Amino acid sequence: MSVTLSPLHITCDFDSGNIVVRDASEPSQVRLAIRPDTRSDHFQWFHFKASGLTPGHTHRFTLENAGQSSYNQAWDGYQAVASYDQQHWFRVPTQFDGQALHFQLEAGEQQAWFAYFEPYSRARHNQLIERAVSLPGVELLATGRSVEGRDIPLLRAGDGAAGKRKLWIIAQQHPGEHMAEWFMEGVIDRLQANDATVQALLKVADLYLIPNMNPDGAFHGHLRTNAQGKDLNRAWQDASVEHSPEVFFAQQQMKLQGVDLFLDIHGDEEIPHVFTAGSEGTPGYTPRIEQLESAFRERLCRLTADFQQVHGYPRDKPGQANLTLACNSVAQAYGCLALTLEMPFKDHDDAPNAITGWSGQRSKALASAVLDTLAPMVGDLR
Ligand code: GEM
Ligand code: ZN
Repeated sequence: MSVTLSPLHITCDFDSGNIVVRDASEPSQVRLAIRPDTRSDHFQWFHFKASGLTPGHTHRFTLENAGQSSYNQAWDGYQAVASYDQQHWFRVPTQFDGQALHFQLEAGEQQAWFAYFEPYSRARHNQLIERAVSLPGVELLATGRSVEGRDIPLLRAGDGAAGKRKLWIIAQQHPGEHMAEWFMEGVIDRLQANDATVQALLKVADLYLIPNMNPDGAFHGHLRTNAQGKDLNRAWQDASVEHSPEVFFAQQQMKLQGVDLFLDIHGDEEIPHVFTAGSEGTPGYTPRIEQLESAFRERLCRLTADFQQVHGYPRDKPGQANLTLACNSVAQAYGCLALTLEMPFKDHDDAPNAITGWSGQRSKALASAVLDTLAPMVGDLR
């Protein structure tokens, strides 16, 4: 029996949408491509909606330029995510043939969303900020402005009293790394829970939080850059109001407030594990910082199966750090513990989840474990 399938309609005309339709005339086999970041060659993030799906039928989607993407080694072992309601996201069967990425969905509904990772929307960001500032002890300390004029809220949890440790967490400098803002939602949820650990932490420390460093890039469905085509995690030596106002703002506020700990939250395309990278290549790296770094890692490892210390980036040689990176730049400027925290786009293979892979929920749970890790260390951070 042959069925005539209705034509598919593919759209990405929404927050963090990114896709180019090459040929959608054959509903069983849709040919697509990923659009590069504005003023940049980077691309990897994709996010689109397909409507006109035939329930029970398997629709196949091909990203024909995946082989030329920024991290084209990252597609092996990768599975795309899909959702029928933009709430529940699940992995779909995916193959990379060296050139193109193919994934398929046996449709359960007439429309579905597909993405590189569970998206964190700007609408959810706005609700998150609103909820955060309604919590006792949390305030909107300052608001930066992106290249295109989007708000960049800086929240402070705690009263800013003299002598307190200043713990900074910033996220999503790389706009395609949506797990980073999921992580920040986990921080805020935990502040809202206001349990004994949070209370003890906030007695001696204030948290300075920038949940989204790159709202323009996120909105436009970029992988790595802001609206000027600038990779913000390469802008920490020469930040300017014109090209990287997002970093300029963060640096200005750090100078005003001081920094005793810096966490920069990211996602890694290739490595299927959660891990941290430190500032060991900076001239100011000391045995004290090294000790704090191991203490952080070991504690976090003990607290959750969603962290490990075996896999990660090769360590920088002494003096070889790239100081344009946030982690290195802040470590050097403030002599503090500074870490880049990386979560996978794929899964944390030490504790895999076949249905979701790494997810927004797991990013949030990790954030909670990070706060539990920091609480007993805070006294040592200055
Ligand atoms: C990174 S972060 C790189 C940190 N590396 C070291 N060695 N300290 C980047 O900015 O490229 C990865 C990412 O984007 O998540
Ligand atoms: Zn990143």
